[in-house]
Amino acid sequence: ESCEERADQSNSLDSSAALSPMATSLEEKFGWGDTIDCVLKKKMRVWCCLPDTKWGLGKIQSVSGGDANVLLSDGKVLTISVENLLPANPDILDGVDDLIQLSYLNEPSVLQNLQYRYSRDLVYTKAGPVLVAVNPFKKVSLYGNDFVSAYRQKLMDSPHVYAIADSAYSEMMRDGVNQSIIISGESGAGKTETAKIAMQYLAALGGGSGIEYEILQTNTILESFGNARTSRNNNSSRFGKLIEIHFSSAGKICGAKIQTCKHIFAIHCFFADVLDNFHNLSAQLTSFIYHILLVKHLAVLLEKSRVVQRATGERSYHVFYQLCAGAPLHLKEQLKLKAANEYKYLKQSDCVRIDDVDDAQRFQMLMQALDTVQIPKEDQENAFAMLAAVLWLGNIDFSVIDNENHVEVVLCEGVVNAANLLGCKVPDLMLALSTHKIRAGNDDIVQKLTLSQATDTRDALAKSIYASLFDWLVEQINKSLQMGKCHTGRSISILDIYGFESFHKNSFEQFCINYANERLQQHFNRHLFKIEQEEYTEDGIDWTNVQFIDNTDCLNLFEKKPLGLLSLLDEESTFPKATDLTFGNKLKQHLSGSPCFKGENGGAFRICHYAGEVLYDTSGFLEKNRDPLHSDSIQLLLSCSCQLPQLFASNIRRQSQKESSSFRQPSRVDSQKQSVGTKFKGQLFKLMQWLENTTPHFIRCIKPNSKQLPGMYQHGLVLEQLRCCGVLEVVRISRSGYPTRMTHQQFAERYGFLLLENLASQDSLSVSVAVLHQFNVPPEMYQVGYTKLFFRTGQVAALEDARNRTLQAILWVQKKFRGHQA
Ligand code: AD9
Ligand code: MG
Repeated sequence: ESCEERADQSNSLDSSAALSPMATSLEEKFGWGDTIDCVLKKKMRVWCCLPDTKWGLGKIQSVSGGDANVLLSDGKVLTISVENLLPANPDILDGVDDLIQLSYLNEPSVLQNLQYRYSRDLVYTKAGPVLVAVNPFKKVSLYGNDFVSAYRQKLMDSPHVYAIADSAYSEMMRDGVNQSIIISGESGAGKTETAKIAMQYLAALGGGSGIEYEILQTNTILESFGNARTSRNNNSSRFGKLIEIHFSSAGKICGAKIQTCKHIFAIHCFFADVLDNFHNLSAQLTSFIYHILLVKHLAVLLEKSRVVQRATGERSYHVFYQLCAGAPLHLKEQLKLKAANEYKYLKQSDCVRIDDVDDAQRFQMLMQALDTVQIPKEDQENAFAMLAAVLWLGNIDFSVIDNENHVEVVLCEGVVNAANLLGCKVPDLMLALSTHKIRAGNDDIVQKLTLSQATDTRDALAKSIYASLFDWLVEQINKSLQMGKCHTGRSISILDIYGFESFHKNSFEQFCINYANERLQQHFNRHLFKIEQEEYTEDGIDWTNVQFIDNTDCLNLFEKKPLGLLSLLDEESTFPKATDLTFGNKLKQHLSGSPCFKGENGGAFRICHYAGEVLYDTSGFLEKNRDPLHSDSIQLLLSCSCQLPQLFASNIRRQSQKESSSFRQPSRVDSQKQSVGTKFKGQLFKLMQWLENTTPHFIRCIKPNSKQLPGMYQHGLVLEQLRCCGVLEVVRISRSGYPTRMTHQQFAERYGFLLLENLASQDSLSVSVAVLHQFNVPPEMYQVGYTKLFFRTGQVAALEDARNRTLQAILWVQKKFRGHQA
């Protein structure tokens, strides 16, 4: 929220958003070491930090003392302290398609370059090896078969998702190594659309087997059940996913499977064991040709809680509204369905419709997609019955029966319909929702629940049913997409995952998301380091001068045993008397030595993440980490005779055995007792292990405005994201190395004519070296490789300036000469 608010205040370059608390000079804050001296001398373009902390582009008119007169682009002349200037790039670099080509890599230059391209519908830009995708929020003509073949045939090479997908495909074929496309960005930035665009490209490449359509149809199903309207995105995915596409040796898609891991926050005691799933993963991956793999491990609490509550103006999962609006008559009667606004779970957030979306029509599309992936009609109807059961559960009311706030279930339409749909007796459901059985010695004691306990029990049940239904669905899609048997082990996986989050109030969800992002960032840094290193070593240049940043300290803070955030959280979660406040104090007590941790008052704490400092509020941490579901609810579900799909039932049974059996194997007990945080960590490790065995390709999605509108570019908001998703880091890393690279030949051809001495007959390396000497380029500013020259930033801009001046002088002489002749 905070960054959106800030961005909303202004639509001009907002440098306040960039202030790092540590930086003192403008140079340190935004300039990353570029020197302004040469720019001042040569009267080049500059960025002025204006009084209201906005950036203005101008040209130096004159410099005297510590002040400069700058002609701004709006025609005004401004006298400004030199300290408030940063070098701007020469206009030949306006809109370059790789940010690394910029001579000056400061923040205003990066921001402006993206805006220049965005305003021309060039939504893709490279930042070295990373693709930056700015969401156009409108149809842009960059996609479709013509573009696919143009990229396949290398007729086009401008930055594009297709280009990324194509290089993943080509590298997979060439090296026989699995590839991954890692897409990140904040909510609404375009990750899911980007993943679909990449899938479309890969499906087109592997075309011909008929499965491509089926694969793309799975998006429709997963979006119905896994996406919802939020304040940030009308179609927000409430789960992170990894889609894995396997190719046969000829490069054609020939089979598919989706494997799921339970979404981490929705894991209730009765769910299948997440870690077991993950252990099976690699074995399963090799046994099918083409997999789509769905890892919901970042489907945070939001997803689970969304079924029963959410912020005003947001919706629950699309499928509920689609069902209410579009179910055929017989189904409506069977499920006793009413309109969406008759259900408390749906109407409570004051939003049942999304503009321009026809839920009834979407339901038809959903049913068609379910048919396409061959889910039997009977199973489809059973699934819809579970949805209706969830809705009816929400309409169940309680009445208080004593002055201790104990309750009974009100016998109403809700409880009758829910019980019928679930296939249990009405009194059993009523009892399970209002009482709790405790074992005391050999006896069961029945305790009445208070209003809030009963409501929690009802909601936990609804959430569990929905979450298992989602798992079941993914499983069905997997089954349907298992086609070929001809595996080569070559695959491309696409990761569509939450980006770093920093809100006004940050809770357990942000804690987990940001932890995951910290791991992904480490993966990202390592990869960048590696490829930079490879390029330098290949060209024989000295590598030791390049420094890289790493986030090991922060990861240690989370993962260290026994004194790391996750261990301490688990420890505190096992104490019945612990509160969020005692948890906060415990952290303070043990972690204050870490450079990345700061304890605050009232149980709050700060973590210094790679993307900035985040303040976490511990309230709810312990409960969310424990994620309890009453054994009474488990017993109830177990007794249901409903046509629950096979997996759904077996999930419950498996978990129930773990819950109730007194004869347990020790290993089972351990995994059962795992907290949400620990499961999350386990999933993350497996995911990272998987990704580390692939060649990664990174796409960073950027949301240009918080209004979901085309043609609007809010600098503060963009800047915040560039920083959070590590794009500025890439630029900075490149800057700390030798980002400008030119072959000897390119360099000699461009600047050779500036030589005073005629070296025309010499080889391009000698010409290049002569140019460098003549212009006194300091030796620490460049390196000469076998094939290329490597420059630190800013160096080529000075040469470019000399070249322009010389060309202008030549033109001037020519003109004079002609005038003289006339
Ligand atoms: V969330 O974290 O799941 O809430 P995403 O996935 O990052 O989010 P999504 O892909 O759903 O965002 O994009 C949001 C909206 O932006 C889409 O519904 C489209 O209306 C719009 N969008 C995104 N990418 C494109 C594009 N390449 N072309 C046109 C786009 N519109
Ligand atoms: Mg999404």
